[in-house]
Amino acid sequence: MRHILHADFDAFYASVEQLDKPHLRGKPVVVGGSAEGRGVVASASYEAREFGVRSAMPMRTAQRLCPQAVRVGARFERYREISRDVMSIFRDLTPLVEPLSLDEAYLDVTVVVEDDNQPAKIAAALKRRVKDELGLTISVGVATTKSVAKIASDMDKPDGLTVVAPGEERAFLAPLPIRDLWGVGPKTAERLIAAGIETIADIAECDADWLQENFGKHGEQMQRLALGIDDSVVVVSRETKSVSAETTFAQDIGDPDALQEVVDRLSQRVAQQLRRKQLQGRTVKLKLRLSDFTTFTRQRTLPYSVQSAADLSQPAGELLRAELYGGRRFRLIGVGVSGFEQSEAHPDEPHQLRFAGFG
Ligand code: TTP
Ligand code: MG
Repeated sequence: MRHILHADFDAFYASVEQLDKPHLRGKPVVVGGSAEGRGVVASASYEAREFGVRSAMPMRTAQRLCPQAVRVGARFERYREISRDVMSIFRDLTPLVEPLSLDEAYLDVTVVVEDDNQPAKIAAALKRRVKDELGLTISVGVATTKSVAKIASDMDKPDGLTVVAPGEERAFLAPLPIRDLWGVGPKTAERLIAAGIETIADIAECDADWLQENFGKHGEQMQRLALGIDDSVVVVSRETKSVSAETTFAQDIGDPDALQEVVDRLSQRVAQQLRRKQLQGRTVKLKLRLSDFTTFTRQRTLPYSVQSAADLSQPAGELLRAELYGGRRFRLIGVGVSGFEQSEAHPDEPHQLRFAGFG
């Protein structure tokens, strides 16, 4: 049997803003782009939620529901920083940490559990440590499976702790609406409700053949999850070893200026990824493919590490110029960085939900 925690920050972006700007504490706060710019709410403080404000809502609607709400633009760098801090607190507890986004992760604490250190106690201690060290609250779900732990973490927000004891999974899930189940999106929900299936218990008790006929493999999976059966393991993301970007041309290019422009553009793409993953590396690599399809790489290790597009395109451009002789023409160019500074295992940062109009 496994013991899994699912931890999720409460009103993450909004709480970080309240942490950094004390005058916003206790007030309705929404993070996202401006109403004029057709912005969307990324995160709403619990004070704002009392007025019906929700994530993904147009900012215009949020301001109508709660005119006194303070809107602030998102500061992704800051959220990433806190995300790194919380993940490292999690990794202090167990190496089996699977981040799902900046603000949530699964932790497999099976080996941490002892007679006098039960999962509920472990979770409470984790919440306390996050609160003490970061000044923010997380909600935690504790269960024997990932899917139940995730649903549990949402039950008692904010600052929640919900423990589903072993053997209680099915009973815990039973009264919940089908939308709470993993993998039940709006389309599936609509079809299930049309058939009179409204709770997770209804799915659990539903005729297996009917589910199979109507939803195929997905139907089978839904029923297993509804019964509280879920064998999926906590997956530790692998360390990023290099970051690169490349492009193939419609027509081979020999012009040095045009090629340098491509290197600049690729450097920007790489720099963006490096920033997102909070990495900086000392080895810059250039990949080239000639008209005759010969492919090779050239690389240089610098005495300092680079992250910005400018710092990257300069050495990459030098590597390029050394190859521009005899009228050579190229059909592909790639730019990459490796030799990252952090020696600590650095997980691939889970991707971020994106919305237009953040400001
Ligand atoms: P969530 O954990 O879904 O939301 P939350 O932390 O703001 O609130 P809750 O207390 O209900 O957990 O998402 C985490 C962050 O991800 C959120 O603060 C902002 C960002 N996000 C978006 O940018 N767009 C979205 O639609 C959602 C849901 C989240
Ligand atoms: Mg959250």
